[in-house]
Amino acid sequence: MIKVVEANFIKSAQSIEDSLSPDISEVAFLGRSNVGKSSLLNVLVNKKGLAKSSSTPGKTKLINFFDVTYLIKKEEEKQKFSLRFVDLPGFGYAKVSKVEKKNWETNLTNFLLNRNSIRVFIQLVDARHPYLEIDESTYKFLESVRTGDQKILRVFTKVDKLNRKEFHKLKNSFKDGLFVSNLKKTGVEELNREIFKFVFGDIIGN
Ligand SMILES: Nc1nc2c(ncn2[C@@H]2O[C@H](COP(=O)(O)OP(=O)(O)OP(=O)(O)O)[C@@H](O)[C@H]2O)c(=O)[nH]1
Ligand SMILES: [Mg+2]
Repeated sequence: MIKVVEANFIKSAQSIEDSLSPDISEVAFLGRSNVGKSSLLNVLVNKKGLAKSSSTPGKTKLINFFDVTYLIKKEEEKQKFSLRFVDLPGFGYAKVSKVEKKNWETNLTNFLLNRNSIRVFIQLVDARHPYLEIDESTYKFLESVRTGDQKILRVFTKVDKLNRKEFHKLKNSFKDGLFVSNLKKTGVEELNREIFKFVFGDIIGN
């Protein structure tokens, strides 16, 4: 059994320069503005309102760090493991100035390239729009820069908005994708397992 027993906000940063020291494995949440990054983080740790989410795009403006403690229970043995979640501002948000957009893109690229403590990139994609150019290029970028001990998990959000046929088609098109609804809280335990397994090894069993 795997569950998150504690999750706390630690700090907001403007850029990699004023980020926390990279001394613990991190999981970074990235994707287009409004795709559901902050909501997913909250559902994964089962703490409503921890990361601020909003129906207005552009809600998350800083790099936000959260300490997360997993509890693993196997037979009678209990063990705790620590990770850090990093909620990032979304990209592709139209309502900011070009200069602001450019600055932030440079900042984000710099963070993704140089933050060696990131072990897992959670790349969120809106299940209703799986082939957007911006998401494809982000995925390619991550693939080209990731090191051997970093993994990309492509997570499709808002699957509650698809009908059965659409959902089936999406799953067939992205065999290695993960599919979640933050609203219905589906697919979330599987994602927690995937994150945990990659960072700490396959010690949970089934
Ligand atoms: N139906 C549905 N709505 C969702 C889901 N996930 C998020 N939302 C809604 O989508 C909106 C945006 O969610 P956020 O979690 O703030 O998105 P974000 O990616 O963090 O956005 P930025 O911080 O602006 O980049 C909110 O109104 C959420 O309630 C989901 O799985 N299903
Ligand atoms: Mg957000």
